[in-house]
Amino acid sequence: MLFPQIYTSAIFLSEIRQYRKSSEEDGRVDTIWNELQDMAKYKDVVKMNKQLKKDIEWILEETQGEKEISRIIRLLKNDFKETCTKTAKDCTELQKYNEKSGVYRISPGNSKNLDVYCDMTTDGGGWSIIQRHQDRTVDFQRTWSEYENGFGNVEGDYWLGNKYIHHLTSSGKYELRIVLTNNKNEKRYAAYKQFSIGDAASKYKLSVGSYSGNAGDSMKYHNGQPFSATDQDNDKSSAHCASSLGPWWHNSCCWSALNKKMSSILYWRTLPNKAANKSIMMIRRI
Ligand SMILES: [Ca+2]
Repeated sequence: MLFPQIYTSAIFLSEIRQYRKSSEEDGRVDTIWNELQDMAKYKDVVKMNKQLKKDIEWILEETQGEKEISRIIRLLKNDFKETCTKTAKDCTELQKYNEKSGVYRISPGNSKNLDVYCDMTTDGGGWSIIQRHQDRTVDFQRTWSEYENGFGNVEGDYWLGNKYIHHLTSSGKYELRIVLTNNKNEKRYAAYKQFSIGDAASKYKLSVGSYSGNAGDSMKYHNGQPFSATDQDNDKSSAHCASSLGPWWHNSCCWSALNKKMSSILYWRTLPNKAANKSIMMIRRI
């Protein structure tokens, strides 16, 4: 690897500037910086190290003429072709380089890459949307396997997939934000500073806490519950909650049910009328 340690970073820029020898080099440094920023936009910001300092010194030493700059940048671009294919872990990471909300590819870890919708504006942005249920174009009355692997359309209604939500939330601290919209198009939210779901063996057990918001805490009742789907009744009720209320971390049965059938309004007990027409669930690394 010719140049393995270059990452987009303000630290990096300031480091480059320390090595400026004259105003004549300003243009060269800026050129290199812009090129590197473009090339390394998907990389993590990492701490400076000795290798990086050496690399920067080497660049400045080598950039004695415009031809040299072009040659070095060409070499660096070739070198970065491989490293830039590394996919970001989630929307929190992507936000460092992308300001616009939209569909991005992520790599949650221990699994294939997949597309997710990133909300880059709500409460500072950086949110990976794990559930969107608003267009009612997608059927949410589905099996364990479908909820495990995800379904729907990331541009519209979808469930990211329990195994991916597990991979993400078991790899660091995540917060959850649920945005609910009623039939008058009024929005309320429930935020949880702590959110994770367990692995398949735990039946994707819910762990949620530290509520704030104006929608009320309708998740608390479900904390610690395993997931239930149309073909798996893991709830505490004698009934099969998911068959009528949609797959969820049902207890006996629910204070919340945001995966209800297409024909139903969504249930959130602590809302004034206990109902929402639209829901979005999103997570962000803290
Ligand atoms: Ca039951």
